[in-house]
Amino acid sequence: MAAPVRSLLKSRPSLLRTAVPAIRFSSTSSKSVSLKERLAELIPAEIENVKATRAEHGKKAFGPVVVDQLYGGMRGLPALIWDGSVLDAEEGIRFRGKTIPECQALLPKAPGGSEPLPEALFWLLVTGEVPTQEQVTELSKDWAARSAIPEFVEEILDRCPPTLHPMSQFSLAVTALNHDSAFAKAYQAGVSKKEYWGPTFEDSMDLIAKLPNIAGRIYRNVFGQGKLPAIDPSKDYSHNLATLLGFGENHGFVELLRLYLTIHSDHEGGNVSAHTGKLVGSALSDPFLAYGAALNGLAGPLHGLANQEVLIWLRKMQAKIGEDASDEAVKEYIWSTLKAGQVVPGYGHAVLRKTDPRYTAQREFALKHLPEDKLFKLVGQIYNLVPDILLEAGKAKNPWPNVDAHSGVLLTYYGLDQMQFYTVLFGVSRAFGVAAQLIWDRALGAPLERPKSYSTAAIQKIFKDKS
Ligand code: CMX
Repeated sequence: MAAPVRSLLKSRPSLLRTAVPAIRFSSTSSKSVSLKERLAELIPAEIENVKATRAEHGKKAFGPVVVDQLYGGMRGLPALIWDGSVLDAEEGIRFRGKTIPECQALLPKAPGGSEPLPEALFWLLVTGEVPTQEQVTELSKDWAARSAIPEFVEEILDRCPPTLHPMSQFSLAVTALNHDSAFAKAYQAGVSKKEYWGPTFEDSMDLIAKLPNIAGRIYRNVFGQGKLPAIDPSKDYSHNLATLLGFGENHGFVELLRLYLTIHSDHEGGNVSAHTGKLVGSALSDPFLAYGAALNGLAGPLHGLANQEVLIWLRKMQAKIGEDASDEAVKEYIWSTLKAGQVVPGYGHAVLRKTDPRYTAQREFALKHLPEDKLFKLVGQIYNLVPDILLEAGKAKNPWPNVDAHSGVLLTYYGLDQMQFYTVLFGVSRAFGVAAQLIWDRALGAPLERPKSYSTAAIQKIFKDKS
């Protein structure tokens, strides 16, 4: 991040938490309205808020770009607006100003459950408000009612060879859902710009609702787990997804899924999947196309595929040095990974400079539910060793674990040990953040994204001419 921006944020940390004024978070008396109705109430005030912010600050400098940022993956470049979540390098993610522990405490839960419902997190992302239990139940029912996927999408999935990676199948299927896009149809019918958010909202709701059937079908096709059961409209989203994967009777797994889908949903606007969704959406591609593109970014090993890579790495380690290896043997294995020119999966981050609170939330879940699990203990052992090794190696700016260092171990514990599937679950969750962002981008009339690229020759000439 450019120094002036960093010092501005240091002196005013509240800017990191949320740029949303109090009015957006104040609850109204209309607590019983649906998500769409509440959103419709919020949009006009937010349009005025953005207008006022641009009128007051629009021409002010917001941190200079240095040449390294052009070559260096735009790290720290202030370039996007997204109110749904903000990532602080030291503290980690806040969803609409709330940390993960705060979300765990505040968001409604399922009867008998202790983890937040992802439905509630979606409501929070979209409105900035904590929903009531009743609103969350209505959202679960709405998604269940929208959950069926077209027959031709089922056929596409059934024809995929099981050797095609689950993420490629996932991306194919959601892209094909664009066949029934309300936004694409409305656009062709000449809908006014002011109305874009409505069909985007409907597509986003359909998209999220249909993901369990897509993910479940892929899982059962690829890993031979039999016929897909039906969605139960009386159950919450995570419970239904767990059922489609064959784990609906396992209370621990269902709770894990509720936590998993909540914490993976959004990680501010600049990460590869969130930003890809926004970028593609900015061309007015509908939510299915934009989210399909986001999934293709999530499928990269430096991003969401890292959760698969962690498990592969751990299993290889166990095969090589045994299950109860000494610290010395584990250290040697970590060094051998680095010396082979590979990254230690699950460690490091482009923004974070501390242990990812999403890692911590999963560790706490493991301490509660599987404290004696061997793989969990290995993850803990690695946590004690990797940071010092990465620091000694001297390259990684952040030696601490990220979300992907932990998730696969929990899924494996409950029997979901097909690691090629792990990123699909990350993808289901990331739909919540991508969709919330798309809805607001259309409501606020976000423009086509089009940053400027330069040639190296041009950079050289600019500085030669200046000297
Ligand atoms: N192991 C080994 N080397 C690492 C490393 C790791 N875990 N993390 C960073 N480095 C290296 C980089 O590869 C880079 O090396 P080069 O200079 O040779 O290119 C150097 O350290 C500096 O990188 P950085 O500025 O610290 O990190 P970046 O912002 O470039 O990259 C990330 C961030 C996540 C891609 C990187 O830390 C990484 O590759 N981690 C392992 C993969 C992973 O866990 N990804 C998941 C991230 C979370 C998510 O999006 O899901």
